[in-house]
Amino acid sequence: SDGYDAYAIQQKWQQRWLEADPFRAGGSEDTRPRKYVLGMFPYPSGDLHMGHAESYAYVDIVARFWRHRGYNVLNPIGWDSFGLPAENAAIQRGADPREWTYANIDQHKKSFREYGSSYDWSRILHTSDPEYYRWNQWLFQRMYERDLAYRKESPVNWCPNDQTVLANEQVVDGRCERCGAEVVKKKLTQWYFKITDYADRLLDDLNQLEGFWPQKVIRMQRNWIGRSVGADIDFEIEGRDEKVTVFSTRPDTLHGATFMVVAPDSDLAAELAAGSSAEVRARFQDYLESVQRETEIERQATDRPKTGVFLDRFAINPINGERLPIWAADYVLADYGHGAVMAVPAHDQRDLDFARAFDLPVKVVVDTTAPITGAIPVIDLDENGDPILPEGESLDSIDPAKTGIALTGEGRMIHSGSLDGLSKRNAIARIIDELGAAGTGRAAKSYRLRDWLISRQRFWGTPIPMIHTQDGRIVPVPEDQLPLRLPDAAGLDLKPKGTSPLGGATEWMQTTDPETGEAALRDPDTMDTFVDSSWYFLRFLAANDDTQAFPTAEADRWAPVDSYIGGVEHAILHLLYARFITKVLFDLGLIDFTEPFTSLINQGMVLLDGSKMSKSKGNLVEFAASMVDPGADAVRTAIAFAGPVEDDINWEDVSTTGAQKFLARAWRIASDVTSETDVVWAEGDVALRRVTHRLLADAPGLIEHTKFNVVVARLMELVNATRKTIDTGAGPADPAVREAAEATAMILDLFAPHLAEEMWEILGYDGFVGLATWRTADPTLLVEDSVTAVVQIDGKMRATLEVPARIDAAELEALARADARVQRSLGDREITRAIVRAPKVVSFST
Ligand code: ANZ
Repeated sequence: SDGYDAYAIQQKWQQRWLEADPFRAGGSEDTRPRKYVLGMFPYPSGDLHMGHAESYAYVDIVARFWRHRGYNVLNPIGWDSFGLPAENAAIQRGADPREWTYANIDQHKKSFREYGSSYDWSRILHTSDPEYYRWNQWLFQRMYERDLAYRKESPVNWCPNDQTVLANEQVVDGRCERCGAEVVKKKLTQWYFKITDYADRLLDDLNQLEGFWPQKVIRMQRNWIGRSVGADIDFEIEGRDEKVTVFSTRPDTLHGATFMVVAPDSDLAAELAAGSSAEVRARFQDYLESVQRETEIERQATDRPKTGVFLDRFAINPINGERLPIWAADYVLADYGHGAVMAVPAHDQRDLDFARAFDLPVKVVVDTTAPITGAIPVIDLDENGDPILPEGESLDSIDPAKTGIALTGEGRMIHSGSLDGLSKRNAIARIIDELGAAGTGRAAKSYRLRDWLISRQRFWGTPIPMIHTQDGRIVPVPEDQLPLRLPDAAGLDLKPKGTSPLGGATEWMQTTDPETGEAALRDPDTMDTFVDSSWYFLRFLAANDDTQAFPTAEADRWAPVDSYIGGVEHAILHLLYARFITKVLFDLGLIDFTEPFTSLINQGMVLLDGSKMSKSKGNLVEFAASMVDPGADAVRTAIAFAGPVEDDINWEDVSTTGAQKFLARAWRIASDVTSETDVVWAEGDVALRRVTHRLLADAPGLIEHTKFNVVVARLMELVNATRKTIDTGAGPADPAVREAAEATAMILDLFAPHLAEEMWEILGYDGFVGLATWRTADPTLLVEDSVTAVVQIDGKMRATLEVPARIDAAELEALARADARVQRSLGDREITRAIVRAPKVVSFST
């Protein structure tokens, strides 16, 4: 409007940026302090959408901000370009995943240019390039050398739709994270990364991230790793040489164990059943088959009736020699702890449900009605310390065998021999000592975290660099043969069929045993693409180096990433794996830090009609079209203004029209300025100068705390104040108007960089505003307006106070009460009433 042609401005500056490449990070000779700003790299399925628009707008705000603050900023971009969606799309279209992927990447690159993102374009990477994935293979082999990559046969998560295994992290509520199909279990031999070796460090190092990562993500990671502290206890088994070890978080309740339960799908259960009668064996077999038909969702549900079979075998309680019947039941999981539990029905709800279903004894060993200092009993106590029970009920009503409610609260040990009278904590310590002395138990920890299953039965990923020899050895592909490239997709059957399509690449599969020279086979599986993304932030430090994954000197200089920005959907998966691989690289001596991302910003989702925008829902707002109208600057500004970064944005509430109008107003101000670049600032309109300088002073803190929407609002305020001075105040020649216009261009660069450059040029400057240094605020202009408040006592004025004009009543009253003159006049009289009219009057009565 009125000559502001957003699209022409956008194209003009994109051309200039393309020619001058101004946002390249400085090299090793650059002495400025550094910031590494990174957006989670995109997956090239289709064009960018409004979710990307949001995330990458935030990335660019942060990157541009630090440049203005005098930092050497690294802000690279790459593509997470291996993976299932490309492969599935290619299968559907009968196309080559490679072609489909790279066509999408080209479209993305174009879109990012149109968006005005200030990337260092010299460092682009695509994880599906052999130049990239050869370093995945290198990493795999380093892990293999350290026994951190290994193969095992185990029940794995299988997506029947995608026909591939999944890592635990890729199973969400029992379903495939990608396609939503219900996941089933299948026994397979697969490659794993031993992330469990790092469980303690992954957990403990989260403490370093407190305050820098969203609390929610830290909590989700803690829960995912799920460390439980307790004891391992060994039980003799009648008729078996080997003992059975159970993990318990409540070893203090060992005297209350009345049976043992093993996971039906464990080797242990099969072995115990095998040693039993034919009848038991048959019943166990039936039960096992029914359990194997259950989905994970069914199995983990807590509200379903308990099922199980008695194995007619017995364990001996190491503390008192009691015989405990052994059952197999599906509520015990094969892959947690040792796949076996000592059941203490009085104090564990699952065990109690089971005991009541099968009529097994319940023995209370913790008196939860006995008060313990500082502990909260499950039963409320009256002032005499007696339990408060519902009308007409006796202490019997807390008998779990009758109520069906396990006593899980604190209390004092009873019926527990040497433990009697102790609190839970002391009893745990004592029993661990006693078991330790007898050699039948020890302190132990258990984790929910499982090793990371990394093999995939799909084509579009990094080939696993291992060779299977004829005599059954598995050896690494010699380093000088890396990268081990994917074969051509042409002629291969990519359709999901449960085994890797690479197995059908007959020629590719043939290789030789590097030791004997005899014929051997390649590994047909490819790596989980989360391997690719676990270290890519380091590859940007030498994206074009074909001699090493990344140079340590560059990692020392740039990493860890200062600001990492992306969606909360990666709260566990990607972020956990990246943290793990970072620690492995640290242990390899290749980097000097142990956490990859110093601070993390999670943006909310972009919604339309309250649901996530997506192609499948047909509610996409087209990215490419919006770059023409309303244009990149308006989209970015509207997004930044839409609300707090971490909140979801409903696209219907995002006003690109409002943003357009605001940007046009800002442009007009630059065009209206009539003073020259060398005006004397200090001579301008003080009221306007205050607005300008307060924003210059406040914006850095606001940006660092990701309050982008507040900064946009304050910019609007500044533009309005400037307009007022031009139209009805000192006029367009006033130096304060130029000063305000320049500050507007500088700060607007974070949100609307094309317009900001245009304004800068109109204002008479040559270089890019994107590289200009932030102007420091004049402290004398930051002092708040103050007023004189009067304090009266019984109608007489006793004191005056200089107070900020915005003071509230409570603050003003407190200041008045504390004033020395007021106190002197009061003497020993008491104030009985105070009437406060902020900011002017306080009136005390005595
Ligand atoms: C005896 C006991 C008594 C237990 C009591 C709890 C309360 P978290 O906190 O999740 O680590 N457990 C051990 N291995 C199991 C498995 N493979 N499948 C299912 N349950 C298993 O839970 C640890 C507790 O879960 C352990 O402590 C064990 O039951 C059970 F009053 O041992 B407890």
